[in-house]
Amino acid sequence: MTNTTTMLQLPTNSTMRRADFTFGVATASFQIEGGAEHRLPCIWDTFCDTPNTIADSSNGLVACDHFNRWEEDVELIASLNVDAYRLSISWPRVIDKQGNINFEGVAFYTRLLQALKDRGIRTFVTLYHWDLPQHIEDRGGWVNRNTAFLYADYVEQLVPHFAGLVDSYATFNEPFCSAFLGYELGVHAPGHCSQKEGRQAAHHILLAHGLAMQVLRKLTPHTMNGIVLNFTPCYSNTDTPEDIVAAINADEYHNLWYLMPIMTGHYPNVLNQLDDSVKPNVMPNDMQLISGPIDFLGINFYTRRFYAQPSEPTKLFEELAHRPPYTDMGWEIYPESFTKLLLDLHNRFNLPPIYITENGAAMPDVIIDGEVHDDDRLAYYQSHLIALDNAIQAGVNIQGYFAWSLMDNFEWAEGYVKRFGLVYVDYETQKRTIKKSGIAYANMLDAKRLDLRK
Ligand code: IFM
Repeated sequence: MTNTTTMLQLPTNSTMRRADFTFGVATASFQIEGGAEHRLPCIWDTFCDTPNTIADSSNGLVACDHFNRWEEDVELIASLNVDAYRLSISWPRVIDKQGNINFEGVAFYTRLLQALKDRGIRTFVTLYHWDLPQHIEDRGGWVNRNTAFLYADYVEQLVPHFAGLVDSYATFNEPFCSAFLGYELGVHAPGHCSQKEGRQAAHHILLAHGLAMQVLRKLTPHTMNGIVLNFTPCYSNTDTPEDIVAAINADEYHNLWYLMPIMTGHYPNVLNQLDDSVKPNVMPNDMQLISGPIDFLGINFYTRRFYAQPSEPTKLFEELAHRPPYTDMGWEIYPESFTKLLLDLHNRFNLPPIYITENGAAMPDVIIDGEVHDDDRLAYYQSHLIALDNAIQAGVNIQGYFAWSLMDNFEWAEGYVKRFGLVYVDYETQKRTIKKSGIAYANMLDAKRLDLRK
């Protein structure tokens, strides 16, 4: 299958063809590492041990066994011709229960980062991708304001160990998922169902971001430091004013709740529609901390959603089912909304350079004779690269794109059932097989390099 007919195409004259546009692949610690016996338990271990939380009743104890296979995986990453690799650090692997450095854990990442650097692959490190140490959750987790300070302390202790090995730090990946899915909806760890907790957790994560940015600016001013947010654009079901208001409310509640405090120092208007009993406690100076400068904004995009006027007057919006065509997650494929999202954000906020830190699709892959012909995923990537280029052409400052994900992995509440990888993982043997989409991505980047040498 390794031939150039299997290729994604970058639009002619696209700035994505330039040397300074970064292409990469992304993963996260809990989703791929395994090696659980070498770290403290985290909230996802506990959640996986709770009945009826994970679709296939699996866990992250072994995952893709990246903890033991990282050298092979670095070769795999290099074989995809990417400029950069986005990974996350497992807080419970690098900090012990007393809050001190776990040198074994740090050594694992140091070796990995060094191996990537030796191959000329730049490293985009996320400092929190959902694996909160369980002992911190036992004291209230993100609902406890003190967790923000513990987090900043973790960052302060860790980053000097990686001096010279990291190109970019993101404080958090998708605070929406940790706060809303974890504490408000209860479908992610720690599985709580409380609006007050969800809003408070979101605020403390943003506070932790602000505190950690101060640390990063002080200790590692030459890396590109920022945060990664996910956006699911909110569309109104009809043109009625009621549905339009519902979509605005949903956008403010799910998307702008995280971006606006960082960019403007204020929560969106929807905050004022909440009952006082669920509003987050915000201390003086918090918003100033949260809105400190960031060097880049990471944007994760997968799909859009529709909203309608709520049936109950106490609710702000009604979320509707996805419309076809679907990925294997049941998410609508609608690349136009990717372009629109980027333009809307660009027109509304004074944004720093943007990196698309995640984009991709789960598809019902099958491996036949050692090959995965995932033309559906390939089409998803092609249409989203065009959508991205349209936003760049319209003036949005986008500097990079990371495919989610390098390889199939533990897809949270979906377990190992949903596959997002450019690389297929056989979880029995841990054999990695580059899918057609992965070959196409690699070929596109190879062609780009050859063009640049002309
Ligand atoms: O797998 C996740 C990732 O951890 C965070 N962003 C969305 C991906 C797909 O659901």
